[in-house]
Amino acid sequence: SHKFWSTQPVPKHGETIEEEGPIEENTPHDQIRKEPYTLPKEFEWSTLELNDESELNELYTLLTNNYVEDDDAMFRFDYSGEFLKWALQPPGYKKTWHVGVRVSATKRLVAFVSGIPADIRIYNSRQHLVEINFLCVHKKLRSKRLAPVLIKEITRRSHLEGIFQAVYTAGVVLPRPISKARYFHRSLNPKKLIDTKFSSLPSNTPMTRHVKKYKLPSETSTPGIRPMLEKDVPAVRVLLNKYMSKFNFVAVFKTDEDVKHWILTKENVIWSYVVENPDTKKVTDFFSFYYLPSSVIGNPNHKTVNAVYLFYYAVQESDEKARKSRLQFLLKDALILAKLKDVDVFNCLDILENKMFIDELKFGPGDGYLNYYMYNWRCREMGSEDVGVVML
Ligand code: YNC
Ligand code: MG
Repeated sequence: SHKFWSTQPVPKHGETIEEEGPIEENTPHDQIRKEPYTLPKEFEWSTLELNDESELNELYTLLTNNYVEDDDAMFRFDYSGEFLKWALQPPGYKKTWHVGVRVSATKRLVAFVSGIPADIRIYNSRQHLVEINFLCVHKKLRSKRLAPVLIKEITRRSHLEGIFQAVYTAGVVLPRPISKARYFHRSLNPKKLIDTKFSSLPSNTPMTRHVKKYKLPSETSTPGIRPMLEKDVPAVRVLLNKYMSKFNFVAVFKTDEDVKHWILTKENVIWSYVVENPDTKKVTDFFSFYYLPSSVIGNPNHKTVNAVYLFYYAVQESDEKARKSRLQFLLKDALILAKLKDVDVFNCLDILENKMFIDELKFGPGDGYLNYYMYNWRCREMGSEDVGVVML
């Protein structure tokens, strides 16, 4: 099977990996195809200008109606326009990597794929590459082999910029995952989550007991915790890169500009907090979470589930046992802060050191998994606890 993926530079299922490195050599610049790939005749390529409010809104509408759903088609991600600008316009972004497909006759946007520049470390190899996300084909145009054309086109546009490796995540299993992570969910508004069938009431449990189980204090408890400010950027960058050295597959934050873009609070997109030691005034920890609601499909009472997802964090504590208890305190405060913003559910994957607090803070496993991939890079698989890349 895999008519498309079997032609691509990715390891095959079952292949044993001896040596780490690229699968195919870089194409010399003069041998890279100059023309865009051919689309079926009723469609045309259209690079999106996300600074244009109306084009941003076209992308928002395409994704809001056609992007990722859960297996039972009850919820669909509802990334806001502001979120999409944040996700797609980091420092050094390339407009040519915001690839749209329109119906030629009507100019209606019907498909999209994006790339952004990123720096990662996989095992001991540091790479500047492209992160692929938001691949979407309109529901009416599914199973027509448009996705492979989009993937080949974003690959061509990456090659033109001298980039020959990519990182991406997907719920589906393709050749061939580096790692597989599981989603965990912590109820903040248990009643609404049950009303929307996001979760179900455990058998023999009255609603009152269920609600009580997830009740949280109304104030945070970590001394010195406060919203992250611009002045914290250099300290957070050092703290984060240092913490990331524990893992085998991580994002590298090269400049303060990267941290400023990716970590500083943008209301209703991402929130970040630091802990400043009250005596030394040094920042010892930070955490962040991003806001990604899901539309509830066909529910008369509820339109959206307000969800946040744990993003990057770091703790200075080097002793493992002390770090575990520190993380439990910090993430409990994260839950409280999210609850104060009227968030219904706090989500995370079992990557980073998240297993240190998942059970204790009453996160429960979900149905969803997330597979991590690299394009044109062969390497050993790893457990989710070795992964430190959080994708949006
Ligand atoms: C997927 N998610 O296996 P084979 S994640 C990659 N990622 O190929 P058709 C996918 N490939 O098996 P449809 C994929 N889903 O025959 C399917 N495929 O070799 C493969 N969903 O194409 C599939 N967004 O056009 C098969 O399928 C081939 O019409 C079939 O379109 C697929 O953003 C899709 O889940 C996903 O909008 C666009 O179902 C559509 O079904 C859809 O007939 C809802 O395609 C939204 C959704 C995906 C979210 C994501 C990461 C994408 C990574 C793409 C790969 C990047 C490679 C690196 C490129 C740069 C390289 C450099 C340098
Ligand atoms: Mg298709």
